[in-house]
Amino acid sequence: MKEVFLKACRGIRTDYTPVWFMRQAGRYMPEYQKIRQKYDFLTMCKTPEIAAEVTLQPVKVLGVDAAILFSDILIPLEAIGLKVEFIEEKGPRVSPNIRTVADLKFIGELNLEKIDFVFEAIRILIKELNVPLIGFAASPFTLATYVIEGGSTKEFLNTKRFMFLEPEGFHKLMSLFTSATLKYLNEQIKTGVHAVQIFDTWAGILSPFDYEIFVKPYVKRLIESLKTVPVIYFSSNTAGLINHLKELNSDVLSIDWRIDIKDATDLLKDQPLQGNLDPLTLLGTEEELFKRAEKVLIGARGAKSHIFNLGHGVNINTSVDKLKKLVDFVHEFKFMEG
Ligand code: 1CP
Repeated sequence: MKEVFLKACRGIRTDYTPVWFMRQAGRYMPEYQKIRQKYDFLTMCKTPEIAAEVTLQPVKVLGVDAAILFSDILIPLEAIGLKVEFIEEKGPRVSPNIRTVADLKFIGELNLEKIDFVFEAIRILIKELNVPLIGFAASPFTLATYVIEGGSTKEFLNTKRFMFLEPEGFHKLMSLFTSATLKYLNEQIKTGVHAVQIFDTWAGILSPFDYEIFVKPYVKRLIESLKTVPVIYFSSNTAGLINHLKELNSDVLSIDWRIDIKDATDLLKDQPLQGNLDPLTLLGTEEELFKRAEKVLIGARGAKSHIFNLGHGVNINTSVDKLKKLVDFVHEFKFMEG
């Protein structure tokens, strides 16, 4: 198996910079579209052979250094007794919504048997892959936003109302989700994933004060409890939380483009970094794209180690050919000595 990604996760500088992309499997890819025309998204997630095939597509087409399991952060919600749907054009719907302490009764113990399709997909992939497989889960907070809001939102009004009206209840919810997420990720690790990424997509909606109270202790507990494989912590819009991110002790921190990666390396000494190209640079010219990719590679030179990635998922309008050229560019990039 190709080790370069795992070496970088462990803080070892590698001969070339490993690269993979969040949402590297998805609708920008014709091979994905072909399957997606026949099945809805949840069916794809719940059919291990399809999930495995779609996971493999970007590895074959792009030549990336790691695969990420094809699934969704909301999948484990079904295993704690909630209902998850994906409505075409509209996105996810979760029910019932948990908005008060009284609603916590809807949350049961995580039943792994209900989501055995996830582990079956991992078992298939471990046999077929020649690069490491990344497992994942949402952070307890990001998961909570979907359960409280019932889907995607811009304002997070219900989340913050719960947080500030019933802080103790909110802590209870975070505690329940931390235990469930730990159990879910440990089962992925036991089944064979080589690294895990915690997606904290919405952490950036909080003030540093509230991140410290309501999110940080739970993420820290998760990271400390996941010992055997590298843990990548992803968040976005969180440059203002950098002093807290530093103290999470994740093996790798994934950062977005709103911070210069050079500044991040200065602020986060001895921290392996992942990131941080703006995904929409892929919609522009190759000249502008490579200029910015080079800036990321050179900027990350001072980091303990670096895994090249976007600051968020691949956009649906991305050209596969350009993304492949970006992979080659990263792999072939020669740093000037000194
Ligand atoms: O084909 C389709 O219509 C489905 C589109 C799609 C895909 C391809 C969704 C719906 N999820 C996914 C896959 C997915 N989601 C992966 C697979 C692996 C890969 O990266 O290739 C992963 C890791 C996720 C994680 C995920 N789901 C996150 C965290 C990462 C991020 O993008 O911030 C979030 C927030 C979700 C929720 C979600 N899933 C899908 C939608 C439309 C949404 C809502 C997003 C929102 O609230 O804005």
